[in-house]
Amino acid sequence: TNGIKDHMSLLSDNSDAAPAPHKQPFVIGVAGGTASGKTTVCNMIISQLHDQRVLLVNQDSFYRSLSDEILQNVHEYNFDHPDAFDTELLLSCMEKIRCGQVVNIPNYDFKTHKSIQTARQVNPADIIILEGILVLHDPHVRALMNMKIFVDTDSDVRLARRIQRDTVERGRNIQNVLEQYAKFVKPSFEEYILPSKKYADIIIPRGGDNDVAIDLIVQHIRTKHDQHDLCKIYPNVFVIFSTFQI
Ligand code: UZR
Ligand code: MG
Repeated sequence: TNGIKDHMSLLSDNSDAAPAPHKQPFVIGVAGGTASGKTTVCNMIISQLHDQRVLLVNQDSFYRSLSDEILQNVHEYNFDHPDAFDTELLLSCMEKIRCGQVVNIPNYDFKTHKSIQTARQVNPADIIILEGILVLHDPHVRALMNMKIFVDTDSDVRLARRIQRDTVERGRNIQNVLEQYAKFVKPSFEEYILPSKKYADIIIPRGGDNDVAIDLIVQHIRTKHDQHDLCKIYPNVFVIFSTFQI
């Protein structure tokens, strides 16, 4: 009997695909320039995956809080630079989420440019979408992703949308929006965001207007996620089968 027990434990312990205590989520990164339609693309993916637990994490939540000194000259601050984000914190949150832990995600206030005390507590999910202008920039962040998407929308369309959004929704004046665009948004797009396109598995032209691309992406997520599950169920079935033989 000992021999059989050893054999059994070997079967269950030795398998790479042994069932983990939690199900590893499928992680999708969605990058692209400002106002490219990233949020729209994410919302379309989420609404088509209504039967799954999907968690949307925004890179914006990880903007560093600005000190009062920097706030005095906030127009000199580059919010489109990779250093504007606390990537260490983003990484540690994402690692925990991947392990199925309950995590506190910071809340960033665009008006005060500070992290708000009340963080958002998120529960484990089957699919995690990480969205933001620079989510494909950092190699460690990229390494967490099972699928990388770049939303590719013409710059004039993006600028028009950005003006609309910042003046109507964020109460800014058009002069400031254009100055900031020329000084920081456009140069950083060219230096950091656009070069990260080469890491994408999928490039979506025209953002949220591209229904076909969204359909294909959702189909792929379903296929991959189901395969993921089968791999984990299989070793169980195998162990049960050998128990029967005993
Ligand atoms: P999306 N941003 C602000 O306007 N204020 C902040 O406090 C923090 C960020 C802007 C940022 C960037 N740039 O272009 C944009 N500026 O948010 C990214 N200036 O957000 O991907 O939704 O466009
Ligand atoms: Mg957005």
